Amino acid sequence: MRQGWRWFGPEAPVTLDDVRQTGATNIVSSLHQIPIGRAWTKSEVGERKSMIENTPPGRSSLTWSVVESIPIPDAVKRKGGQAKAEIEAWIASLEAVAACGIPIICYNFMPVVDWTRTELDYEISTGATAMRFDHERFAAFDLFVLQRQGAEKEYSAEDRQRARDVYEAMPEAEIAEITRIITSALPGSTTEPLTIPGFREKLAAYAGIDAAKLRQHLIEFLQAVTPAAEARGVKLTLHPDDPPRSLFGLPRIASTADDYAALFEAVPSQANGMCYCTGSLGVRADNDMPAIARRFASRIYFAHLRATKREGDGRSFHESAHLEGDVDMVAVLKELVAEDRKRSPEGEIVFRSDHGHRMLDDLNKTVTPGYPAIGRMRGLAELRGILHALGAKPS
Ligand code: DNO
Ligand code: MN
Repeated sequence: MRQGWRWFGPEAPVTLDDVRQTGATNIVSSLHQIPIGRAWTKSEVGERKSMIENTPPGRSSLTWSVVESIPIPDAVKRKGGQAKAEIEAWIASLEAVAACGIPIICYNFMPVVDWTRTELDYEISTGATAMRFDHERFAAFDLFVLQRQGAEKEYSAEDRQRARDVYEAMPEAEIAEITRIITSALPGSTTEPLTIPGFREKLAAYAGIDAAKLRQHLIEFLQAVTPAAEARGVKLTLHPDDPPRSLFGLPRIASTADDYAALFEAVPSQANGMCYCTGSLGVRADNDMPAIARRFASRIYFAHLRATKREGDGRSFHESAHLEGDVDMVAVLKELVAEDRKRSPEGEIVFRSDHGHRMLDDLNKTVTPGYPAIGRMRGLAELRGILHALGAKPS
């Protein structure tokens, strides 16, 4: 297993020299500065790769092994008029990545909103802060801030009442804050920031697109891009929906094992792989994470490891410490290690500690939400401990 670290580029508060100190060896990054849909060039990718891989004398080296993500434009998900041209641009980006020798690309297929939370700094009992998704606050935003058309029908009378109570008790500043969090596109998101009217417009553009249609669009996308990936030895890994269920009445189709099975069946190419994210899929009690790792082992090229703790009836959750959530991380790592051993003695699967608590000195600093250095390093260190105990020396 190769130890990865998500690095947000030269402007990020956590630098490459910081990453070296964590013990991570593989960089997960993207050209975040390029607008969604514009094809990447080989020289742009190559320049970033040199920045990552040119090692100062006497320091340990880093390898850029995963691109997370090449964003997929909305037109592809909706199969709008520009879809064909957008897919061609996506393939051009893939080719630029492949030409620079980067073997893994992560992407997702969530419409309109990427990963979604209602709180960024939810204080947990240790005094650190975690990201949280609160179902009632989310419903309050959906019903009373966004005032989404048709939303009432999707909530029970009891849920609507709870959401109203929550909304009415929220001070203005909190309403502004939750609006900012939901519309701003969290770090690494592959969707655009939204305004409330723009949000409504984007939702309206999805009228008539149900899960079956969205799945069909993803299959068509994969049929178009996997030959290019296969020819260049690149693996594509689909990141799951976060949280793994429909939001804002939009379809989501990478939320369960059956969702992934349908995609692998439709597009059997080995380039069609999975980004196995325990924090996203693990929110659902009916996703058995070790079983999913076993079932799709041969298609897991990249793993995001973190845990969540479900609250109340399970619709709300917060991000727990990496080994303290609802996911059995030891069982998960046993599965991944077994697969990794089959593939290569040096280890091939790249994993990163996905997200981390904001803790210690990071509480006094500006941090990238979800991606502070210390909390992520705590997660990585704990995961590394499991790997050592399993006799799988991480590289
Ligand atoms: C969520 C995180 C996200 C993720 C993006 C992918 O689980 O890993 O930052 O990387 O949603 O698009
Ligand atoms: Mn993830």
